[in-house]
Amino acid sequence: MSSKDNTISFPELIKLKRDGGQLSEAEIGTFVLGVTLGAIQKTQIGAMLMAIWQKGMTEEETLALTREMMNSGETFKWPEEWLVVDKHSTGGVGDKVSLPLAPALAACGCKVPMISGRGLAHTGGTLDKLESIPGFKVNQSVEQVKQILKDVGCCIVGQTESLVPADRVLYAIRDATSTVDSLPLIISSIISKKGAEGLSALMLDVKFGSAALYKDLDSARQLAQSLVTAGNKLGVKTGAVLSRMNAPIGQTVGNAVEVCEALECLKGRGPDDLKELVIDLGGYLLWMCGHSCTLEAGKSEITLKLENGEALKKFEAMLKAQGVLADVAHSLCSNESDYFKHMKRAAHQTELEVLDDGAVLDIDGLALAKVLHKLGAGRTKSGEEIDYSVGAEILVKMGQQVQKGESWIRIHHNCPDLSTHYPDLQKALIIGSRDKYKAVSRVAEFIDPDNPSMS
Ligand code: IUR
Repeated sequence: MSSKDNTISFPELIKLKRDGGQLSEAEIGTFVLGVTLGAIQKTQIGAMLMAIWQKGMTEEETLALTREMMNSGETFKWPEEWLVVDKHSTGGVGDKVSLPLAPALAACGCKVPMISGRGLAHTGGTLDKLESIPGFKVNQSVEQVKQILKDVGCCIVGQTESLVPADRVLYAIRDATSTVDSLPLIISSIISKKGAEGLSALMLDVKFGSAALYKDLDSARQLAQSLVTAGNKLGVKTGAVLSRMNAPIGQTVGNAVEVCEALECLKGRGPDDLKELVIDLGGYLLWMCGHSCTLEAGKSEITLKLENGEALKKFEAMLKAQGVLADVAHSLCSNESDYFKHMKRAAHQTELEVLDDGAVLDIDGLALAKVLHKLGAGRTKSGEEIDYSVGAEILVKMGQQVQKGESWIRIHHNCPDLSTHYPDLQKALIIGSRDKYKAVSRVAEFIDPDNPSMS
């Protein structure tokens, strides 16, 4: 593509944005087409991204960018009668919500083509967690996704080559040019991919807190409201929750250990905060897509599917459909003593002791994740190998009264000596007087699809 093909050249487009101008829909279309076809140089893409980062975009520009990106590749089309739903989380520590949520929704009769990501920096990735299970294949073709949805109702897969190719190019260049944290770029990246999935309803879990991308509620709310507006304007019924992300979700952080906890949740057990998130997100989706008349009815149905074993059955079927041997899938879903017969267990388990008497006021998820990352549970750049067996089990609950010498965490590790990490690990446990503890739920607010600014 050259300037002869268009009324405006790429350098002119960049200059327009650099000088604070507004790009038209056609100009944004030209830019995205250039990105998708490889007709625009990477230096020019980087310059445009930086101009967007600095000058921002109006709501119309953001929407046009989102729509053009969504249409840069294949978009899923489903049978009319299907209720197709998904959720997206902005990333947290110990976030294994997708593992029970997708099969619980499928057990309610929805179709869930969950396209997930890998972990980067301190946040874990759903695909990595599932790959702790031997045989699980995250790469499925569009045809395979369609077949699994028909047969099982849910799948959890990686991004396919054909879906939103413009985002793959833009995301890599954003990473290399310090332009990831731009509201219009984040919105267009997330919503274009969800829009291409052909959803009836989308739920966003926007996290805030010390272990989240957004540290405070106000900035997370601004992102959530913008995402909800963009999703709905693109024709996908979209709502959001704002959820707290200081302490890890549940009692485990890592890959294999988180799969164990997700299996417990699917068996109607597991930690309350994990269950609460699954029920809130799932209930909201059922209500938004029209399956349930009220939010409460949606939440009750998800609770039932976790408690009566139907969500677990869907999970087992999904494992088999995505490459896990039938007897392995069945054993994981039937017997908790079999978890580490199939998933790799780390060579060492070391427990750390509480250093002072007091109540557990908080657990610093970020501090904990950073240590686990160093022990091999995470990756620093995409494509790096990770150690699925590394992880942590937190042995105390928030608000619990603990005594000096009691074990509070069990670290699963393969390096022979953990002692150099003790100081950083101990910093993650915040102990204080009982009267300073205030119990709060994970979910702080809902952002309504029909009125995002009035939550
Ligand atoms: N996840 C995405 O898919 N896109 C983004 O820009 C971010 C997270 I930040």
